[in-house]
Amino acid sequence: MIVSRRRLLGMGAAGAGGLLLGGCDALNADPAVRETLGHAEGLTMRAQRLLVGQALAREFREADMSPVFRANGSISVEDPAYRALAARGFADWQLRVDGLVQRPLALPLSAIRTMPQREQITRHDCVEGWSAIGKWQGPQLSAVLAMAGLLPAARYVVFHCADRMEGRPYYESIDLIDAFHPQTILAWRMNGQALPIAHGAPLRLRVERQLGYKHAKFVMRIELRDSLAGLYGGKGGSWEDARGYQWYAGI
Ligand SMILES: Nc1nc2c(c(=O)[nH]1)N[C@H]1C(S)=C(S)[C@@H](COP(=O)(O)O)O[C@H]1N2
Ligand SMILES: [Mo]
Repeated sequence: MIVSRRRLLGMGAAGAGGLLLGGCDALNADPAVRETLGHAEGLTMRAQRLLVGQALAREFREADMSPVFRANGSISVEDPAYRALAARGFADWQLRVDGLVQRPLALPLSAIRTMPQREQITRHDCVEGWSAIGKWQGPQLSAVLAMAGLLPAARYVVFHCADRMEGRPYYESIDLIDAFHPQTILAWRMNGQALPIAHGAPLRLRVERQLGYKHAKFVMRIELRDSLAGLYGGKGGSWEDARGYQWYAGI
C-alpha cells in the first residue's frame, strides 16, 4: 500500500503547473485509482483527502451539459406542509439553520437568491451507475454558515429534507471540510431555471467531491452538531442507515 500511495502522490504532482486540476481529474478518472481511493484496504478517508481531497471537482463547459438529467430517489414529496409551500411557489418557505450556531437563521428564498452566487457545471455520479452533467447555481454553504456563526463544538452539518426514506425523514450529513469546500453550494437553480421539484426544489445541496446520494434534495433545515450519534440510525444519513452506504462517499 505504501508504495502505491507514493505512486499516486507522484501522479498527482505530475499534474501540477497550470494543469493541476486536469492532473487531478485524470487521477480520479482512472478506474484503478478510483477503486483504490474508494475502498482499498485501510486507505482511510484521511489518506484519500491527503491525496486529492482538497482539490476542486472538474468543471465543464455549457456544451458538455447532458441533454437529459435524470431525476433519482424521491422525485416528489408527500408531506402536506411541503405541498402547501410548493403550491405557493415556495414564497413562504424558509431555510432554518440551527443547532450549534451563534445565530439561528430562517432564510427565505429571496435572501438565498440575493447572496453572492456560485455557478458550476459538474458531473453528478450516482452509485446506481449513471452520471449526468448539469449547471448549478446558489450561494456557497460556507457563506450561509458564516451568517449563522458556528459554535466551537460544531463538527457536522446535517441536512434535514422534506421527503422520507423507508418511513423516516430523509437526512444526510457532511463534515466541515466538505461544508467549507468552495464548490459546496446550496443550489436553487439548475440548468438556468428554478430548481424543479423532481430535482429537490426549492433548495438542494451540491457537494461536488462526493457521490450523488450525499446531494440532499428538498432541504428544509440545516443543523450543526458535534456528533451524528443519536440521530435516526446514527450513521449520518438515510442511505447509510438503510442500505449501509459509506458515510464518506468521496470521488
Ligand atoms: N431528499 C432527498 N435527496 C436525495 C435523494 C432522495 O431520495 N431524497 N436521492 C439522492 C440520490 S441517490 C441521487 S443520485 C440524487 C439524485 O438527484 P437528481 O434527482 O437531481 O438526479 O439525489 C440524492 N438526494
Ligand atoms: Mo444516487
